[in-house]
Amino acid sequence: MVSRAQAASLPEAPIQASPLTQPPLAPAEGRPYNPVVTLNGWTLPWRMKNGVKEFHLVAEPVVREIAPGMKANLWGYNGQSPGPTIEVVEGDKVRLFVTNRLPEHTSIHSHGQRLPNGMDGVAGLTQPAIQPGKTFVYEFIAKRPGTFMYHPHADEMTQMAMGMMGSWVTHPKDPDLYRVDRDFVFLLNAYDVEPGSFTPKTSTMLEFNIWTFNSRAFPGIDPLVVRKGDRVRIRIGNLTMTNHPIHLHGHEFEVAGTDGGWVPKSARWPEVTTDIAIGQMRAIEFDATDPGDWAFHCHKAHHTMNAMGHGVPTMIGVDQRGVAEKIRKLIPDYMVMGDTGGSMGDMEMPLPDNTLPMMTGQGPFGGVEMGGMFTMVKIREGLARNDYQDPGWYQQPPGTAAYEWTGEPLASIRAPGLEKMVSRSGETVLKVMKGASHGSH
Ligand SMILES: [Cu+2]
Repeated sequence: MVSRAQAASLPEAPIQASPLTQPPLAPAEGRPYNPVVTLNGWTLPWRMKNGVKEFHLVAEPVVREIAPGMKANLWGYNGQSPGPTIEVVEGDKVRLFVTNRLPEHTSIHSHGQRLPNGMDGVAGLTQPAIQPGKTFVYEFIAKRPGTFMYHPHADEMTQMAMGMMGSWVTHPKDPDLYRVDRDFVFLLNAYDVEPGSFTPKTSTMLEFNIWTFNSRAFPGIDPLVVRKGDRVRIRIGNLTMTNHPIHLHGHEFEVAGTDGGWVPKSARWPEVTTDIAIGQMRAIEFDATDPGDWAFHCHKAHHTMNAMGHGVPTMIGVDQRGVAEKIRKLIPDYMVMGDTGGSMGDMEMPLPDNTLPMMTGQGPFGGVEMGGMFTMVKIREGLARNDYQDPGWYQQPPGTAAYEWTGEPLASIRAPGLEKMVSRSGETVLKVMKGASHGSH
């Protein structure tokens, strides 16, 4: 089979220049299905050749915009990292051409799929590695519907740390099985890019500083735009080195799919946060009942920060004014890190070029104080079926928003010594805080 494929001409290997979410790619031929929307990504077009769906991935160095203001030198496929999503239908015969334009060998492992052992893509174990300049062909039948990933199984630590991965969706034969109105997919990934530099450190095991959905950090991540009343699915795969509890606001969802496939309706369980372990995939589903801009993010606070947010000392309760003035004589750019818990999002800090501030998202009411693995599910009434354009900020109906209370404060809130706390002498603050813990309840 392989030799026949090699004798044929190579299919096109389209390139994507934009890091923005591309519209779903409706199947022009083959069996019908409801295409997915890849968050800040795209779907790879294919050609049909004698009843076989042919795709062409090109492994190559790419420049990926992580968010406006920061680009990274990554490795990916067909112009982007992650690579394009591959969509097929259960039972499809698939032929995947993989051309290696990297400076080292690679392979493609189809994570989670049932396939012949020799198509599993583990360099050294199931095939020789694909050397630079060479093209390999993978052929198998997409047996099991579900959510999958692809990534190299060759020099994995380096190649995954450089962004080599992509999503794979096998749609069910019956397009009405578990039908939804909007079906999103993305990967969790992470990079260690020293502030001011462009290329990830590839030996990092724990200290990643750029936490991303599909190689984008907030505010560079597009919102997931949804029409009120829609049944929504979000498929998420984790190819980082840690787990991510992914949390949706305002709606409970059910875990509808795992690595092993679809969860039967009767066995699905409700959650508002689902932990996605390393190497796992989850599909969550919910009814978009309530309009709004609903936060959707990893619940590890350090994963909603960008570079420069890590290793910052805790300065709460420490009066640094005198110290800062002295240091500033030596280091003109020295800044004070919030001694009242302060908003790091608003801090003006001179950043090296090509570096994202720790938390930069701006909402309609001020700084969102998050970066990294954060975006919003934007639910609106009356959107067109295929409209994924950012609708702007949600207009909250009058009388439905939190508001400031302007009556008389309780005496116990004023005392004891709130004034002393803002007197800002280190010693005084310590004394007052001890006192306050006795007297304020
Ligand atoms: Cu996380």
